[in-house]
Amino acid sequence: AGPCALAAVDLGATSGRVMLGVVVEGRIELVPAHRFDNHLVRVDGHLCWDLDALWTEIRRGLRAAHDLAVGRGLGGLSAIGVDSWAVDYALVGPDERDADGFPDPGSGTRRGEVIAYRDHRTDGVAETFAQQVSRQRQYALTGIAQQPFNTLYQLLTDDRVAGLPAGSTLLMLPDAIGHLLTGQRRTELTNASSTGMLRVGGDGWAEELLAAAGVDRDLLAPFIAPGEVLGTVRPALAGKLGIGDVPVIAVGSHDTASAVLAVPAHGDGPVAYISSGTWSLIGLELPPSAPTTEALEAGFTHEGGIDGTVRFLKNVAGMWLVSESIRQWQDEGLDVDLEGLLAEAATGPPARALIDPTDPQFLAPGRMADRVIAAARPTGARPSTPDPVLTTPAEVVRCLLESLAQTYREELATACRLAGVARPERLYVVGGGSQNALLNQLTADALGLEVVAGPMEATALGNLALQAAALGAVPAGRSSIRELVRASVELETFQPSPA
Ligand code: LFR
Repeated sequence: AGPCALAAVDLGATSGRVMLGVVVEGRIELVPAHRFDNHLVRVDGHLCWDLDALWTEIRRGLRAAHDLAVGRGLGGLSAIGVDSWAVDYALVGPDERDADGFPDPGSGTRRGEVIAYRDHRTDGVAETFAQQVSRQRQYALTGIAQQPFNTLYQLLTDDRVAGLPAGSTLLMLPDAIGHLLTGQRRTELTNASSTGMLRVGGDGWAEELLAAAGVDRDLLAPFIAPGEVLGTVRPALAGKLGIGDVPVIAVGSHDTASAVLAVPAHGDGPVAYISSGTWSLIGLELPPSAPTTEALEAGFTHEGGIDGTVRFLKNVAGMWLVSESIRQWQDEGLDVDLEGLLAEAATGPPARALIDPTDPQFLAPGRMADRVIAAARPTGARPSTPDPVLTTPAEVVRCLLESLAQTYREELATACRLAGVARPERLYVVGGGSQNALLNQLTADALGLEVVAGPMEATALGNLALQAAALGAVPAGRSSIRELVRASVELETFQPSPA
């Protein structure tokens, strides 16, 4: 097959991008077509995502990707795939009907904002629902860790749903973008698992939970599996963008599913990874298994992956802790940025205090550095130190990175113990956070394991690779996709320092 050009739309909590992927001779060349900022906005007292702004940037990005492809003599895009963070959704009204009563696919408009998972509306909801369906029962059905922000708990507190007209649909964010692109309403399966309403293994909704939560089945769109074609870009939109009737392919639309697909591992043994970005998702890729009480208590989840795999992982607050702290300092007028702070933290002394990055108190935005300083506990058998232990921004950053590394050590050990697998030979770190050399070294040291860092754009690569496989441009299956990833990127290895 000749070279082909694909576009990945990849939305993250702090930035989005449209990447052109040129697949040629067993490699994917990644070309950034368009990057844009993303952030939480407050609307009517709720933290929301600005989907209209994102949609504008996505269209710009697709046009730019098309132009880049044409500039390379590739004629244009052969496919598009969309991924984003999980759990959040849009409520989309019924499609308009023309004079003859035929629906106009894609014309249904969004009802209200896309409320963000860090909003306070779900406070206490999971606890209340557990009185109706026990935590154990929910976990046995779905295998999903009971995070306050799971779609199920968001829906339980969403008073807009009751007032929706017939024919309205809940679409997970990437599916909502798929609907804007193609007019098709589907629920992509990897992201469906993040709702906390899908049966573990992904063979259908957990009807018992839907009934208990009063979720109307008609609100949910039919499933689509990663690798299937969702539809083609609506003619009117394709015309405006000048991109032709390009197919939109369902990918692992949960960004973590796409990122883990692009872990550059060899072999079939359980792969240990951290998908490192706003969150640090640490865990193992495993065949499906029954959720256990121990895994529930340890806060591990069984998210649906590609090829019927399960991401057995734990959500650890990741670079969010650092970026939110920097936002506070900058708001206070301090002249700090990530690069400078990392350089200072790297040459500074070891942290004198640590926090627990899995503590839910760090979920919400705002005054993060203050919260970290208040929560930090002195390390070692130090006699009571006068509070606060941390004073400078670089000390806070050093504390956060060491806290993450310690948490990775504990959580990976727990994952291996719970899954009954041997300690892995290496840990793969993918995503934006894999560029953080200090964190990689601290992680290698804390775990006493080799850390393989990269690719940074794992999510976009996983998205593109699955499109390429769906088009037959590369062989399907995780091992060939990972071979493709290895052939396409530079990786960096960190060895544990001699103790
Ligand atoms: C990472 C991620 C995590 C999910 C969190 C909230 O971007 O998708 O996997 O737990 O965001 O959706």
